[in-house]
Amino acid sequence: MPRARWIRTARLGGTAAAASLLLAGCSASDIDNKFNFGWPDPVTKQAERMQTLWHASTLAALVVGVAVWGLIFWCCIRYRKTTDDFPKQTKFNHALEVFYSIVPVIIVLVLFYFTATTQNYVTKLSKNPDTTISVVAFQWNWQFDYCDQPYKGDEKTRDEDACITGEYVNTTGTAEVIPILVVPRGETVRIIEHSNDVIHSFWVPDFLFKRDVIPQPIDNQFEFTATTNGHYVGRCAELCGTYHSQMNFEVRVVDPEAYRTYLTTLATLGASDTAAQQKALEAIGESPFADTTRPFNTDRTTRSASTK
Ligand SMILES: [Cu+2]
Repeated sequence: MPRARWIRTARLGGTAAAASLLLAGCSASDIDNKFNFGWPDPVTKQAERMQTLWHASTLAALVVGVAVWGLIFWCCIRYRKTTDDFPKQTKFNHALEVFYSIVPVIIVLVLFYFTATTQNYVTKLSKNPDTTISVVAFQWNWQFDYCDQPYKGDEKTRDEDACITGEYVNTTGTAEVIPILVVPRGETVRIIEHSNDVIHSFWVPDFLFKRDVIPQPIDNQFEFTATTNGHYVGRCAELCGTYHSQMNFEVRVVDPEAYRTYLTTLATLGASDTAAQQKALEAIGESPFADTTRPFNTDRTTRSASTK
């Protein structure tokens, strides 16, 4: 190929690559962002395992992709038409056929193994979690019941005496106040889900995890161990009706001591309203209102033409 044509082709390729990045909404900082390939930084032990699987799978896919693209382009260039002679016809390369049959099977088996072991780790329930929180989803908000005692999966058999505060404490979100789920860092937290109406889904993007909240008699359960203090948005991820998109909450990962102070303060206040939630948060030096999401105006008659 003449030099001028090479330069033209290289320029075209560069422009196409830049355009792809721009059109995909990628910035230099995105690419630089620890090569997460679109995922947020994980903040639980379980999420870290899932991220490792994601990285390894994506890298494996890229290696295979580059090899396939390389072979395609190499063939296009190496075997392009240069004469009018009919090209040499080949068939039956048994070694190659065995190779490209066995290698994909090995790749699938390896991916399957690591996917299964990671899934087992993420969904594993321990015998004695450090704390248990019941998450109640309803149209269109959340309630969090705190107890340090795992219960047997039945609301009626829950041993309230075993709760750290001596009684059940809970917080419930309202249309005006975002509910906040407070959890201790470094401890195993068991979440037991309940729904009072339709199917919802508990989703915290920074946990890289979501789990459907299904009406009785199914109480889905899962566990996580948070690794990083912080505020993380939570959402309902299952279309559940008119205000589904506004069914948000916030997770606060705090020190274990602060978590226990939070529960004790809630119990002392003897109330489960949003004012008690705010006072208990202030008691542990946390801001009283959510800052990762905000309440929405549910009064549709007040909407202006511009917001419809
Ligand atoms: Cu929903």
